Amino acid sequence: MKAVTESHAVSAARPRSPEAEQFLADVLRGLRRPAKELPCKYFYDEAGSRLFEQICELDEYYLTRTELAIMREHADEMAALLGPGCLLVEYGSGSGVKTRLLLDRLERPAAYVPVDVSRESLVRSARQLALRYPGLEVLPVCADFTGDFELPTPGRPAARRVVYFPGSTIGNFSPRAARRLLRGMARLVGPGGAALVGVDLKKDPRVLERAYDDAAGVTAAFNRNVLHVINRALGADFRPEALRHHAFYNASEARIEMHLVSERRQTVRIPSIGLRIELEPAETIWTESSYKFTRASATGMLAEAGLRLEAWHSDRERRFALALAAPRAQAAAARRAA
Ligand code: SAH
Ligand code: AVI
Repeated sequence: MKAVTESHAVSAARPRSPEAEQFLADVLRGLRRPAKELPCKYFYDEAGSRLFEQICELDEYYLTRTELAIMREHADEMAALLGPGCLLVEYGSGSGVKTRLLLDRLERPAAYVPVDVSRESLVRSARQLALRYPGLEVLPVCADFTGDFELPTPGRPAARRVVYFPGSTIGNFSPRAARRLLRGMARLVGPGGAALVGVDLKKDPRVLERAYDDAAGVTAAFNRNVLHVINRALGADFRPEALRHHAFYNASEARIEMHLVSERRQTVRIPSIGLRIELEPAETIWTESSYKFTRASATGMLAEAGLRLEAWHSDRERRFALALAAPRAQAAAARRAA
């Protein structure tokens, strides 16, 4: 089966931005693979970010309310461990709802730097936070946190850098990519810095599968949204309703997988680049992984990235956890000093 064909070279349209080039390259790479896939960061255009916010309100999606409850219970302790004057850098900040629980308790933070690829939700939440905390310098960065990005310099010098990475967004990365991302985070915070990372924990697969396949179909709409994003950005003619949302727990890999399954044989065209994509009946496009952890697996992942676990906060039912970690050399020095 020839899944992807190109009839001619790229047309002489107006030049694309570097982001649009990257998007095109990622989409082509994913759809050319024998097992088709798409990077999950492309879920989050404005509509996708709003759908994610709706997911967070669903009964089935226990992750957000559990993490919020852990924050409500332990944010005082976390803020005390992070200390005064820190520069808080949030990866994948989204709506910034959880951030407020931390900002309410942090002592005189030097500045808050939300980093997100979703420009609309970044601007919206940065504005809301700036209004809520008039004394706080808010310096939003619209960037892919897996790549290099310039960290803005706050007006006030920071006592230490802290990366806040809630939501179990780390679970959306393969173990290798997660290690690379955490290593980058360890470098960014440097000696004296810290990372506060949310991780969703392994549990009954039925609970996990319900969380990613809700009765109202919001997660299905979120999943299909990536096809709307591709249609709009590349002029493709995906018919999102002709692909079915499928989410299941892959126990051997400890991850939820989300796929879009072709309901029938269909051809998708991207005329601007002369591309045809053939989809067989029941052929899937893998759109997202969401890895689930144990305390041991999360600690191991952090250790492999040079981060040592300093504190672990979970809920009573052990559904979700927040890991506070510090670059290892620093953790060793703190132990020697103690
Ligand atoms: N932290 C929030 C939102 C989680 S949703 C919460 O816990 O509820 C994941 C967020 O990460 C989205 O806002 C999405 O736009 C952003 N995101 C995903 N991949 C990204 C990447 N590679 N670089 C920057 N932001 C990314
Ligand atoms: C952002 N991320 C941690 C969510 C998750 O649970 O993996 C994205 C999501 N996908 C489906 N529902 C929510």
